[in-house]
Amino acid sequence: MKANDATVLIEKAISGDLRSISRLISIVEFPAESGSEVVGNIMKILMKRGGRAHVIGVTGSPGVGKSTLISKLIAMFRKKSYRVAVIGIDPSSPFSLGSFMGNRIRMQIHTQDPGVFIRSMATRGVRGGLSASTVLVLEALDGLGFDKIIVESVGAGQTDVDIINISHTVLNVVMPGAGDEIQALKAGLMEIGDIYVVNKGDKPEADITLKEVIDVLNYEGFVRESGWKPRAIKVSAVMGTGVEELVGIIEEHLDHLKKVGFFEEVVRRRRIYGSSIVLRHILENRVDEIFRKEGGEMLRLVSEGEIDPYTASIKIMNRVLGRAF
Ligand SMILES: Nc1nc2c(ncn2[C@@H]2O[C@H](COP(=O)(O)OP(=O)(O)OP(=O)(O)O)[C@@H](O)[C@H]2O)c(=O)[nH]1
Ligand SMILES: [Mg+2]
Repeated sequence: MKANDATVLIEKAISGDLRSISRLISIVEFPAESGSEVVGNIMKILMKRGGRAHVIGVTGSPGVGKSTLISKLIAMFRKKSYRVAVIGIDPSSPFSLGSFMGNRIRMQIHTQDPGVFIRSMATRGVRGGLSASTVLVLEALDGLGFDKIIVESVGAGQTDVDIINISHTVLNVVMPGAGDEIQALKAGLMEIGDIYVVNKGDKPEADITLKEVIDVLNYEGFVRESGWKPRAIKVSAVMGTGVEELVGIIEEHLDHLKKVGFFEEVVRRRRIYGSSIVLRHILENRVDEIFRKEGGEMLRLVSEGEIDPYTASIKIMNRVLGRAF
């Protein structure tokens, strides 16, 4: 792509043209295919403009109702005239096809709205967490001027850690009867929410679950680094009940971050953390490539005791670093 074409595309995307946004996001989503110069030029402009979007991470076990809830959040945010982008992270496994389709279907009603951009990414990072693509797409959407960027991820291990590190506000969604989650929360394993959302509030057991979550939060006295005390709320994403109140708490959390000066700090940390994700991703891909091409011979030598694993690894690293990226 010529520099001039990129400039025109960026201008159109910034003006809000969804097709241009979609094209631009596809370019940064696949940096290896697009070329580092093209991606670098686009990101240089967008990163300078960015740092203003409110990033909301939505995490929780499969099927708790994240996508249904996000669809309702989009509607509420649109009422306030915010421009909203959603990134759906789908673990790249054959089992996740249902989730991938579910995410799409449940947010479909917004696809005609020019103030809403939704991108599902069937990618996963090398450590099981976020991928380089997710990091770049997030920064690009921020630079394009979206007010709210919602990241949906199936809560699990490294992905959860990544979500905390890139989000201003983390919604941890649980559903009634989620005994394991409550235990995890008690054990300090699930201390990752700014707002705990008990979804499926239309079910009778929801009140008990909400009470359990509140009890744990009070008992443990969790306080986030910004000084925010995590809150809990019951909603029904399907019925739409409690969602307006939830949006109120989300905005309260944003106000809090801005008041204590933590909003910019999250952006700063996100960009540094994101860089480490991208670096690892590039390195790991390159290591894999070298390993596939030349690893066989090296592994044969190791297996026969001709060289040791450390020396073999250093040799591979030298090959990895021998090429300009
Ligand atoms: N009763 C009830 N069902 C709900 C509610 N919210 C979502 N569901 C249902 O729960 C199922 C899963 O909803 P999704 O929104 O796809 O859940 P998800 O967490 O995005 O699922 P994954 O992306 O696969 O992890 C669907 O059948 C929804 O209709 C709710 O508030 N009440
Ligand atoms: Mg979903």
